[in-house]
Amino acid sequence: MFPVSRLIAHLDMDAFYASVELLRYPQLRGLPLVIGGSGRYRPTRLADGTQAFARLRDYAGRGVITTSTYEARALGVYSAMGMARAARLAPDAVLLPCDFDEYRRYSARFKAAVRALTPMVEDRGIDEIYIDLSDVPGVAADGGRAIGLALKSAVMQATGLSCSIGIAPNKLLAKLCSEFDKPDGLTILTRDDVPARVWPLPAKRINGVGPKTTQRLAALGLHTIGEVAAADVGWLCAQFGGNYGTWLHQSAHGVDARPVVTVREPKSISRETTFERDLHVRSDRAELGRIFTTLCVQLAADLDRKGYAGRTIGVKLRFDDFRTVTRERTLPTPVAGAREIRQAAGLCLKRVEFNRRLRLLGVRAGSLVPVTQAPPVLIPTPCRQNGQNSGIRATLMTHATTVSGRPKRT
Ligand code: DCP
Ligand code: MG
Repeated sequence: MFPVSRLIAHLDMDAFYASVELLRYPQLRGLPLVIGGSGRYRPTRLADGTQAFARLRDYAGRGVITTSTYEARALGVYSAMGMARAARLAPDAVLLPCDFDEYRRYSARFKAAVRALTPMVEDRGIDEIYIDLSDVPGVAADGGRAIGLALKSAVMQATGLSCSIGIAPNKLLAKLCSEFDKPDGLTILTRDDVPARVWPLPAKRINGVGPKTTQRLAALGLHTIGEVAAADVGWLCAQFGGNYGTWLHQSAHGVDARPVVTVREPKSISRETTFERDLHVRSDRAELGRIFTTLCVQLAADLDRKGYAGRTIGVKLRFDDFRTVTRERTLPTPVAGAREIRQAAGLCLKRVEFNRRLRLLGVRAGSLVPVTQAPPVLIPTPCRQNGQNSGIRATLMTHATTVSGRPKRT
């Protein structure tokens, strides 16, 4: 059971990918900066040694913005917005392509800095974590302010990056309030603050209320979290079903009993890419083959880094009319190598009817099982030393990487 009162922090890095890029290119600080697009928009070095950066107005293609700095956001340019539209709003904004390897390195660094201070960390993705602070000494006295400041400064020291932290009695409220004072914020929210600080917010700010529910709530006249909180729970259950209705009611009242889960195993790992132009399965066969191989190699590297093998391998295709199809194969033994992945994914592709051009291709490994290095085995072998048979020598043998039969956790 939980302690009577918990203290949970949600930490989210500020404009994460863009901020990592600013460490590399400090001359861009203060300018509107957008991350997205392909490697084509990498900066070029000029004869005088300075760098020339692409601008949003140079962009041609169909990509979406991955993230933007707060200066770009002030111009109305946000994550997931089409680049073409963003280019109309902020043509002078600097454009840089994604460098996921670099972001993953910084992600590992900030998480290690946090874990060094507080071990109860739940990994929620590349730039956010939950931390259970309930057992941190002295935390009850100041509501978590001192440890919150210490965490922010540890992250800054380890990475040079700022983050925003929300501290509250549970994950739901912590996540909500980490955004209150972004960037570089620290917000402490108590249960008593819920009516004044949470109820005026739009219902969609509850983590778990998606666009469809938002629409249905609006159709029922419920726009703010407070309006959901004021609705009769029986009526909510009649509208949304018992489970979801109860969850909505509790969430709107700031109630959330979910624990901070410090070990989490992924359900699947995938790689996908949207092409710069739609590709034809016959006339662009060579290019498609290259892209397909690259995806399999990247997926194998992801699996290797995270220590998993996949029992199912699948493909995802999107045609030029936006129809999406997936095909999947379950294998007799889990695979992790690029060649095995490509072979299984290739068999999946054979089950797809290609009558239109393709805009997207993806490869996925599912039903993941952790890969463990088998322990070394001591094998006794006869051995001679100084011309004499000195008996048995232990030869260290290491098995090839094997896959443990541990069932996956979902
Ligand atoms: N991201 C993405 N696609 C999106 C949204 C975000 O690939 N639709 C990536 C880029 C972000 C990172 O994930 O840098 C973290 O997402 P956040 O929502 O936390 O956004 P930021 O960290 O960029 O900004 P904020 O300061 O609002 O947290
Ligand atoms: Mg963030």
